[in-house]
Amino acid sequence: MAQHSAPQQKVDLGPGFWPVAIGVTVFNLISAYFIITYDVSGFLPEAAAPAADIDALFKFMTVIGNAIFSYVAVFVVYFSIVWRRRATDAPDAVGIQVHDSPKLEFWWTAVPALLVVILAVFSVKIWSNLQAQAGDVLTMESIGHQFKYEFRYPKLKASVYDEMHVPVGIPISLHVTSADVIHSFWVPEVRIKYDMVPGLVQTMRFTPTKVGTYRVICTEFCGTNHGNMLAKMVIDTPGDFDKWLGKQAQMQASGGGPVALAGGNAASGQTVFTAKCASCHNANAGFEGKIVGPGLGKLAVDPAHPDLVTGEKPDAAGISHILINGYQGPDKSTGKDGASLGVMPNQAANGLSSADISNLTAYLLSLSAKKS
Ligand code: HEC
Ligand SMILES: [Cu+2]
Repeated sequence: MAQHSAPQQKVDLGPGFWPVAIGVTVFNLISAYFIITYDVSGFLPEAAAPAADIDALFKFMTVIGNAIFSYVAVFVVYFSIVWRRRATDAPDAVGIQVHDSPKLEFWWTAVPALLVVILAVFSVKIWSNLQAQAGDVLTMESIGHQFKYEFRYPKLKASVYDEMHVPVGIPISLHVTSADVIHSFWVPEVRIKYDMVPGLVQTMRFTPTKVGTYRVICTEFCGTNHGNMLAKMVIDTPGDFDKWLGKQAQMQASGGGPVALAGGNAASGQTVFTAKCASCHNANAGFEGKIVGPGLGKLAVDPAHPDLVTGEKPDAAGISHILINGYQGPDKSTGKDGASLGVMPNQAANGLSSADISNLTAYLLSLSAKKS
């Protein structure tokens, strides 16, 4: 550069440079005002502590990004008009040659560097606030399965599925991981999202601020039923949360009382099936119609699969046993001593009352009756 740079010539910015620059600046100030004051809670409510900070960070980035975009876009258009090729130019004319502009180079390096530093400080501050949880912290776990969320609480012996409860105002320390493929744990109203990776435990920290029911969504394509991988996050008052936890513990301890094998109601069973089993089982297919567990549509009448995976007969007793005890092991029906198909959760984990079990048993047997 230094060897023979031409003497600096004054570069002509064109007649409208400053008016255009002032116009874009005014536009940016007005749009910054609207971006900063815009209330996002209308279409995306906040339900936990980092949400407001993350929205502020996002607004900051939007203001900066909007400014950079509008200056660049407007001046690309402006200069291509000011310095366009004129009819009077010689056929071999070349444009103005501009070399080295130390002043400009300084500013276009310094300003973005400063913005990135501000962004970094702002982000790290939010992140470190999140890590410093004080007082009464609820530590719990969530494990992703194809295609289901499992939740574990310190005071519960067994896991709960599909619905997690957290108390409002208590910091949550949620350890997330996966039992099979990569899933993710995302509650839009909390704003933060963690991947659930097999073999890796990550800790997601937040503090619920607003009582209500929100959705936990898997955002990693994790298989054919990925779109159905949803759970509820219920933010309760501390009193309701204790009640819920107590009820879960009681259900897990008692197993819900004796199961009446006769007299189950198939229609009620179907309702329970849709709510608690359909994410893992297809009710229309035979054994081979696997989602996570086998298809159950021909449970009692499938010549290719005469018994249950437990080796028991596919009658009311056999079916109710697997619903009560769960099962994980080789398929004993076909005698092929293979690996387990996966985990069939037990009664407590599926959240079933004894009436649910007799209704489900009636429903599953009614499916086979239709198809025999
Ligand atoms: C998290 C997924 C999951 C959920 C939820 C689930 N199951 Fe299963 N189920 C399985 C798996 C996996 C197996 C096979 C287990 C094995 O062979 O090791 C299975 C096996 C079964 C079997 C035996 C099938 C056969 O042909 O032998 C029945 C019956 C059954 N489940 C009924 C239900 C009902 C009813 C519900 C709802 C209350 C339910 N399951 C909820 C995963 C699930
Ligand atoms: Cu998933």
